[in-house]
Amino acid sequence: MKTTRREFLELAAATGLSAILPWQRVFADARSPTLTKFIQALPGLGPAGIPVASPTSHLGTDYYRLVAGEYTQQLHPELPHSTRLWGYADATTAVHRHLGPVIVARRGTPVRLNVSNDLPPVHLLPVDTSLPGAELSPNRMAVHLHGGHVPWVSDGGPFSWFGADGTYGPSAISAPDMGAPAPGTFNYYYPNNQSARLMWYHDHAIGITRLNAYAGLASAYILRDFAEAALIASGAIPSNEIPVVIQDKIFKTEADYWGGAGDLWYPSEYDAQAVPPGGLPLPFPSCVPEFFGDTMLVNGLVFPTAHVERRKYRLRVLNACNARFCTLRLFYAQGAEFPESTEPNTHQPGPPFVQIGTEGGFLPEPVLLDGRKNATLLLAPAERADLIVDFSEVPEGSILILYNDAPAPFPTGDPEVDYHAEARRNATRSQPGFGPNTRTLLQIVVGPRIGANDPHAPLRLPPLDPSPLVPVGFTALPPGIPIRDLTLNEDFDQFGRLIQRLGTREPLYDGTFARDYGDAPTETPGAGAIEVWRIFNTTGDTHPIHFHLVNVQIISRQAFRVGAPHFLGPPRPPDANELGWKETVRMNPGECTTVIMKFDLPSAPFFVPPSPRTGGHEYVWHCHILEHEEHDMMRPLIVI
Ligand SMILES: [Cu+2]
Repeated sequence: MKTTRREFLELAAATGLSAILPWQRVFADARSPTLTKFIQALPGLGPAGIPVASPTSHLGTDYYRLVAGEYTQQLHPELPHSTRLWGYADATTAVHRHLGPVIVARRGTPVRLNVSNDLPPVHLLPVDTSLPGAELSPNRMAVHLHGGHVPWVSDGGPFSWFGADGTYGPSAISAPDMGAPAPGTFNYYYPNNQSARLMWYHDHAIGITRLNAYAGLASAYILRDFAEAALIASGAIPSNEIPVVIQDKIFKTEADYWGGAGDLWYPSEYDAQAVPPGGLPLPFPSCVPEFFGDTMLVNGLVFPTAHVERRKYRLRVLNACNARFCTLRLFYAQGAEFPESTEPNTHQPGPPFVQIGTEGGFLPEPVLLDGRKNATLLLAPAERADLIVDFSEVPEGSILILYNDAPAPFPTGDPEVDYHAEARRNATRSQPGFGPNTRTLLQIVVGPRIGANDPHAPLRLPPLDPSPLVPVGFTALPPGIPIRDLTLNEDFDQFGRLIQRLGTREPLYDGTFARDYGDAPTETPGAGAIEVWRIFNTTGDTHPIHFHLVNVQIISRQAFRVGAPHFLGPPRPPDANELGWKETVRMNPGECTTVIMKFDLPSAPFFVPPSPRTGGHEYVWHCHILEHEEHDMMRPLIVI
């Protein structure tokens, strides 16, 4: 752990581990059917939209019973059939709706979940059984509260899965004070001792996380507190709140082995042409390095439309794509008639965003994002943004488009997976007014203001909660804090497929710093310890690195080159909208991202036993590009 600033770079220079692999398409593409954009309403929270789960009271907590199962839902009126999905439902209603049911929790009131696994024994997507864990039954699940500060037994990590057949993963310990779970069920305990924030809960079962989440096992978890309530009561934060959960999908146009027209398509084949010679024969189905959809969903439906009044709204944005980054801006539509009402005029910006929060709650200060360079909202998979948008100056009857033009993959970009009407290289790619289209996410129609004007209240955000570990904006390494040097790596697996992995600064395998998720834990901080992690990205991709258990402060980003003995420039502070607490952090190619965190363990009303698998409090840290996470960009985080 003891290290100097230069040591890693010197080691890297000595070993000459330097290959940055270029992006290449490695799987055949499917294409969604042509769907008319913006002909259905954006689902809100409630019975007509995304259901909100209703708790009963149990042991002084909010007690929820959820069931996970397969169901179908018409996600767009023109899809030939309703789409088969996997998802959670409130067991008291058993109503399955895509992205439901949302849990609304209150700080200080713990939540208990009892989850039943009713998933069918055949997965609705291609399962690559060459990935570790994926050879097990395909209807395993693990509920991870993403962003939650929860005891490891309730973290829903990869080895804490439970199968519909009553089997359990080697790290599965149901909440100990809720009795032995019935076979195929599991109990979770969430303390909710965190400040107000948007979290989400989604599947994390080893080997099939990317498939389970894509199939629909994901929903929002909104945590409220008094500081937020006071801001809303004063009018500083609008009470009109709209969740904006973004996903990209591909829908089948014809039946295949895994489903019929209208069902979700997911790659099953790795392009043999893209594989260097000498590897084992490619498995089929095979994982792929990244999945990019061609059709955008917001709040679970394809290309919806929102109707707003001329007043302020709060948007709670979550990028729930498997791999696609989003840069989000509002533009006025080209006109009021179809299809001009569905395409943006990128020369006419709409109202700016004021960002007030991230994954870790409120920012220290509101940040104006008006679309200029360095003032554009960029969200990697799993990042969240709490935004205020003021439509009061927008003329009545205006139509706005929520627009994304982030390169995919990020930051290199491949025009082949950027579907839009202005595309020059292939003008037939997107027809104005219709999908596939990955740039136009949501249409917003601005109507008259009904009722009282918005109150005028100064927007002053509460101090960071908990207090920061280093002063906000401090880009130097704090003295006396242990430093870990870690690496993000890309090379090839035994089949010759691209593989992304985390690693340390000490090579375990020849020619790479990378380690497998299954290798012995190396990140084993003590409970309550504060550590600085310097994470060197040696790959060509930006990776959104997600930390279970902890929120982090970003200290800096600094350019380096593997093979050069020094950093290539001074440390750069985090972006203005990264100055609060984060748990998903973009780490760019050729940069060392330095974060600081404290490994406090959450409280629990029961004794938390050590993991039978690892002997500590078993968490993980990983890339949240789900295809990277699964193959194999994840490492244990074991708090001792
Ligand atoms: Cu990654």
